[in-house]
Amino acid sequence: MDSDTRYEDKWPAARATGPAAFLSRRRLALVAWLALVIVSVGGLTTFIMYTSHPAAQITETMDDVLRNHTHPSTTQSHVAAALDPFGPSSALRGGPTMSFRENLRADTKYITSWVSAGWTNDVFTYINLIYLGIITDRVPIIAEFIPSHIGGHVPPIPFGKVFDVPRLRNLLGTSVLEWRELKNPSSTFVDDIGCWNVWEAVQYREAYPRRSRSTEDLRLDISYTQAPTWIKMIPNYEHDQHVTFWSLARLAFPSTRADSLVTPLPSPKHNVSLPPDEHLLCYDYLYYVSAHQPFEMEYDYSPAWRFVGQYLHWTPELEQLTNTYVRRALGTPEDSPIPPFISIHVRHYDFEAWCRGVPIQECFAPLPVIARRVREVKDEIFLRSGRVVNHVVVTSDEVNATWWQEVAQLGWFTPDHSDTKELYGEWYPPLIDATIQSQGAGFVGTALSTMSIIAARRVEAWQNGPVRMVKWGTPDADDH
Ligand SMILES: Nc1nc2c(ncn2[C@@H]2O[C@H](COP(=O)(O)OP(=O)(O)O)[C@@H](O)[C@H]2O)c(=O)[nH]1
Ligand SMILES: [Mg+2]
Repeated sequence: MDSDTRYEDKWPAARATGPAAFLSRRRLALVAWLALVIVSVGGLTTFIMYTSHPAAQITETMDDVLRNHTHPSTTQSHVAAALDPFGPSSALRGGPTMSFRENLRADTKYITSWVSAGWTNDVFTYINLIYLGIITDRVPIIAEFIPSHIGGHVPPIPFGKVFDVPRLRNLLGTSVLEWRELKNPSSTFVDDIGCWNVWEAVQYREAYPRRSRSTEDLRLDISYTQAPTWIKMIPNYEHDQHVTFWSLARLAFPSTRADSLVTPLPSPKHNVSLPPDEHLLCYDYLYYVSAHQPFEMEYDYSPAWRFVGQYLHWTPELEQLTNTYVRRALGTPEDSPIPPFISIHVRHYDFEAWCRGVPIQECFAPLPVIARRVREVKDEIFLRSGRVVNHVVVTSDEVNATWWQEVAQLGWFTPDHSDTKELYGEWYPPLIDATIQSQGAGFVGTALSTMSIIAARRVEAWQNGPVRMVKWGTPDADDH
């Protein structure tokens, strides 16, 4: 278990930049988008001939540009800029460089951070980073996902292989970049940089900045400056480690920054002491960030979800791959539409650690308890839309074959992951399962799982579907 995949490890969030500012930015984005599309209609026509799926074109174009980063053809650059006006060409000097500094534009400010927990926790962290970028007027730069629960032997996966970054930045109307677009992933050059150490200002167990393998992968040698303790949301409270978005945002501006400077910790490799970088602002860890109260991603007002999370869609490739799994699970032919289904996420495995002596048969919710929630969701879908949804697709980290047989006996369907790892790699069972969860006409999840919490938000936002969370921990935990 990751040091931070603990119970208190749930959800994050933010504060709004103001609906007017946000709306006008989106309107601006739309105008810029339309103008560029009209100007480059010739280039686009040629490009569209490549593939029949419009969304896929964007991702493929960006991948092409990345692959050919040193000498992108003029046509490629124009097409990329037209399809993706907030893409790398608008916010960086060029293709990825050996030292990231060569690629930063003098007229642009940036923000970054690292991840170090389970995959969904890390999704929350990147959502927080992007939201902090919005409120500080800085371009967020996203690193890769690291394989915490997948296994140390598995390589990290780029954020943009999972989420549709061009679509995100166009929906946001602002740049969001990936580290692979900034610094050449094969570069061995170690960049020195000064960053804020948030971790030591908010918790009292670990006397060092939050550790993350991302910084190794990115070849960064970091000199940390401890953030002031007033950033902590609940002063001196050892059982929580949240900060607010705006306390961190203050450190991004000159006067609070100047007032908060203390002697930095020398960097581990080059032994250099640097104040927090003003061009590429960085914080060690942004999981525990909220607008107003700890773990607020599941609350309706969560600004991180409302202003960023809901716009973070899967890549078209991942969606298409997931559709093949759902079709196979339900026995739907290739050429037929997938019938609506209720999706379920049953989170077990390391959650056993929180059963604290209660045997797992009594701690985790049994299938009849989950089935009661499924009925509620089914009834609510019918009440809302008159639709009768009979199909149920179950995803879980459970490894016990008997449990899966009991799932099948209920008439519920499951994706067949028997060869997913061999075919697509170890990241893909959870990626496909998370995509399935988000596609439900309604959703039943496991209380306290970030994977369930974000699935519930996606089903509400993307499918307009009802959701329920099954409580667990004791035999009667979900009685209601
Ligand atoms: N394939 C698959 N993996 C899962 C499922 N549920 C949990 N996992 C794995 O366990 C990890 C749980 O960590 P995280 O994503 O942070 O969510 P949380 O711990 O439930 O809050 C996931 O990232 C997956 O690697 C599931 O339904 N399917
Ligand atoms: Mg987790």
